[in-house]
Amino acid sequence: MQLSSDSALGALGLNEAVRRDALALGRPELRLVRVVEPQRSQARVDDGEQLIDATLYSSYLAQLKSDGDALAVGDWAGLDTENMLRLHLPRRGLISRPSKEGGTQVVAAHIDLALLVMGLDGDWAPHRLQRYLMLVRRGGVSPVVVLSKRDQCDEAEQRQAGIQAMVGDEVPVHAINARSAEAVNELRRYAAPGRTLVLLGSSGVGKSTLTNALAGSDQLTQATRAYDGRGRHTTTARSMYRLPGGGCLIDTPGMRGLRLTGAETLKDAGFDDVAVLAQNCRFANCRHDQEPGCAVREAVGAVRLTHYHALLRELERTRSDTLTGQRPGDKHAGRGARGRSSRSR
Ligand SMILES: Nc1nc2c(ncn2[C@@H]2O[C@H](COP(=O)(O)OP(=O)(O)OP(=O)(O)O)[C@@H](O)[C@H]2O)c(=O)[nH]1
Ligand SMILES: [Mg+2]
Ligand SMILES: [Zn+2]
Repeated sequence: MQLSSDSALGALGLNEAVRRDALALGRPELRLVRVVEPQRSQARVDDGEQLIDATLYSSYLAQLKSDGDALAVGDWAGLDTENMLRLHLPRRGLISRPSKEGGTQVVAAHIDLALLVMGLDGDWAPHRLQRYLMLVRRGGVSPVVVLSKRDQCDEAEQRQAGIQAMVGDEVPVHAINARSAEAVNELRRYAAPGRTLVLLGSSGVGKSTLTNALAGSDQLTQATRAYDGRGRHTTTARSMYRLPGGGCLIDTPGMRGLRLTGAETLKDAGFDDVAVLAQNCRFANCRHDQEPGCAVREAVGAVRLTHYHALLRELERTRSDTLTGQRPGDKHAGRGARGRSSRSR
C-alpha cells in the first residue's frame, strides 16, 4: 500500500500497528486512507493530505453485506486510483454494539481512548455508564469518564466521587462544564499524534459541544447535523475531526437503549479484583452479601459492591455463559461451564 508522509498520517491517528498491517498487505496499487464519514455505499476519506469522496467497490460492498458488516468511521482502508475503496484493514480498538437484528454494529474502529460522557443533570444513570464501560473495554479501548453539565448540578463533587468509587482508580473521572474553556484544557491532555479518541454517551450530553471546543469550530460545519423534535441540533452521523495537537476525535450520535449481549464479563466492568479476593472468602459459593468470612465485602467499598451486585444480576439475566468463563477464583464459574468442557486451557 502507498502511505503518505508519517507526519500527515500521524495527524490522522496512524499508529505503528496499523502501519505494519498496511505494509504487510502488499497491494501497491492501493493508497492508505482513513474513513472520516461513512455512508452506505460511499464514504468521505482522508489520505493525510486531502478529503476525498470515495465509493465502495461493488465486490467489496457485496462482501461487507454478506458478512453483515459495514465500513465504519475510523476504519483504515485501501483506495484505488479511481477513488474506489477496495478493503479495510483488520480492526484494532473496536467499539461495537449489539444491533436490533441480533448481530453487531460497528460504531467506530481503531479507537485508542473513549470519552464516556454522562450529564450531571437529568441524564444521570450510573448503571448505564457501567454498560458503556463494558462495551468499550471489550473492544480493547481505554475509558475516561466525563461528567458534563457540572454547572447544572449542586452536588457535582459528591457525584463525581461516587462514580470514581464505582469505576475504580484506574479510570480517570472528570466533571466539567462542556461550554467552558477549562473543560478543553482538562481534556486536551488525552489527544496526541497517532491517537484516536471517541465520544460516547446519550443524546444532549455535550459530545458535539466538546468536539467543537477540542477540534475547533470550523470543523463542525462538516458534520451532518439536523434538528431533532425539540428544535435542537443533534448529531446524525459519526464523523471524525482532526485535533490541533495531532491525532483525531470521533463524534457520535447519542446511543439509545444500549443493551448487553451477555458476552460482557465482570472483568470488562473493572471487577477483576473481586474474583481474586473471592478466593479468600470462607464459602466457595460466597455471594459477598451477608455471608460470614467474606473477603470481598471488607476489601471492596460499599458503593462499588452495590454496583457489582447490580451488574451481576443484570448479566445473569442475559443468561450468558460467556460471563462465567472459568477464570481462576471466579466462584460464579460453575453455572454455564457445562458444555464447554472440551475447551482446554
Ligand atoms: N450548561 C451546560 N450546557 C451544556 C453542557 N454541555 C452541553 N450543553 C448544551 O447541551 C445541548 C446539547 O449539547 P450537544 O453537544 O449538542 O449534545 P450531544 O451529546 O452532541 O447530543 P447528540 O448529538 O444529540 O448526541 C447544547 O445546547 C449545549 O450547549 C454543559 O456542560 N453545561
Ligand atoms: Mg452531537
Ligand atoms: Zn465473599
